[in-house]
Amino acid sequence: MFKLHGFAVSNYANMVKHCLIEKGIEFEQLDARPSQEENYLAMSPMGKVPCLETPEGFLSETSAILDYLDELQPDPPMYPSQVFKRAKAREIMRVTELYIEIAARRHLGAAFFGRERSEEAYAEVRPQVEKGLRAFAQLASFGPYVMGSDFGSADIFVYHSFRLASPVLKRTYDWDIRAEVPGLAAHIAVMDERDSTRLVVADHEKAMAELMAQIAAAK
Ligand SMILES: N[C@@H](CCC(=O)N[C@@H](CS)C(=O)NCC(=O)O)C(=O)O
Repeated sequence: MFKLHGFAVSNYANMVKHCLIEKGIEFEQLDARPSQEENYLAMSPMGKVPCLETPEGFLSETSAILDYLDELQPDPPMYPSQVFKRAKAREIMRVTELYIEIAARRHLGAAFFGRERSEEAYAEVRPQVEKGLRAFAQLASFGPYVMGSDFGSADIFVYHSFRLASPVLKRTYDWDIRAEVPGLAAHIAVMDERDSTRLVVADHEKAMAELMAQIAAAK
């Protein structure tokens, strides 16, 4: 039995969970938070969430986990069968991660968790995300899925990346990045309707509400 170490606030943990559900792979969810404790680093060497406990050992880094799950259980496939198209799916996942999600994440603490805003980040992030969105729009097909007519890991990755980046950037700059990419809002609406998405999002919203209540109570 696979064990997913993480928590439902984490958009990366939610990507892995979404993939496990889509593939119909049984798993157990174990609560884990990012940690630099030795015992957690033994499972997830950067101390990040998520990590997946497999019968052969621990795996971290979401895209590596998504690739592993697809190779382990190819049905239903999560990547295009053609090699070049498969690489294009990974390309858009990387662009989304590096130039949209990670850039926006610099404002996460200030946008949601009451931390002070970094003026340096305020000046730097928006132009970075603008470039990321331009690249993303160039690569996406929305037919209705990110890579065309077939659902896959790219859709999962993009969905949960924008679920973090969009509200963070809306709160920070009053900027709706979903409106910047033609076709993206309709794609997200298609994703919202999937049973797997509903399950993951319901847990995410509950966990987020609990966390926000804890933060408010601690003030
Ligand atoms: N590159 C990692 C990123 C995972 C990540 O950033 N997870 C967050 C929680 S959503 C985390 O563990 N943050 C704590 C940290 O960065 O030290 C992956 O693909 O899994």
